[in-house]
Amino acid sequence: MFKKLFTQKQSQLEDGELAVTGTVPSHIAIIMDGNGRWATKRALPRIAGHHEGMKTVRKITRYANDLGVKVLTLYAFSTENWSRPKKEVEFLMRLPEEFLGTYLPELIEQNVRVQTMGDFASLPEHTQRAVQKAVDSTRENTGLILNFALNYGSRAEILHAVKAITQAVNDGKLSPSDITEQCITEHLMTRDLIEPDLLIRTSGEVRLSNFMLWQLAYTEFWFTDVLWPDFDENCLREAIQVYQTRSRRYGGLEEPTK
Ligand code: V0D
Repeated sequence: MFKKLFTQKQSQLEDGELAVTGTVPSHIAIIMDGNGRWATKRALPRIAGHHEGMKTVRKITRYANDLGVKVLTLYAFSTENWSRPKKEVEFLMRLPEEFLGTYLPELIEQNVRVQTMGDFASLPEHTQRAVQKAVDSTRENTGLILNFALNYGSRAEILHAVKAITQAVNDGKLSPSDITEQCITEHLMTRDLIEPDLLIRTSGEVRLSNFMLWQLAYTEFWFTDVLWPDFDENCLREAIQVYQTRSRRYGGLEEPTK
């Protein structure tokens, strides 16, 4: 629980890029907001913004991996997103196939491991097939874990954990005194991941929108007005630098608020 912060000097700088030195957050979680607004501002259909946002996913994944980030969790589709127009949902559900059709080879080359969290079985079969193939073909990779929150909702995740724990107690596999914070943590979809160090939400909204409620208890939050399709390496670097400044303020205390 009281994990050591991972210290990693960044590498692989392009010419003219500013260095990121110091403690890079091990797990960055991002709410990728503002894709529809990006398109509307340009008098384009909303789906054009989603498509452009996909390119940002590629760019930020590569940069995070180069910086030595261990886990990048991206909120790609929430359980609430089903209420969008049918055509938009259908378009969104094709994006994983397109993304992976184009970028899976370079993810493999970059040693990235693709994972998901959320209600996978309720996704269209064609989406499941494409994503499952990426998960399977990157399972042995040891670089960045690219964790897509797909059909994810945090309350549903917690509810699922509560039901599983209740069942285990009912079956005599757990006693009530075994129900600890750690027990709950171990029943969440993030059980194999470290907790997020940094949460980013783009596009000016300042809410969690049912994203990782349990896991974000000690996470630093960084909000920007930049729309997700406009988000770039400089934005991520700024977020990381703010994160580092905040960590330093605690004078070397690792977990000031715990
Ligand atoms: C649209 C901005 C990549 C957010 C990014 C199904 C909204 C672009 C994926 C993706 C979406 C998911 C799984 C995977 C590989 C790629 C994605 C969705 C939306 C929702 F294994 N971008 N992307 N998935 N958008």
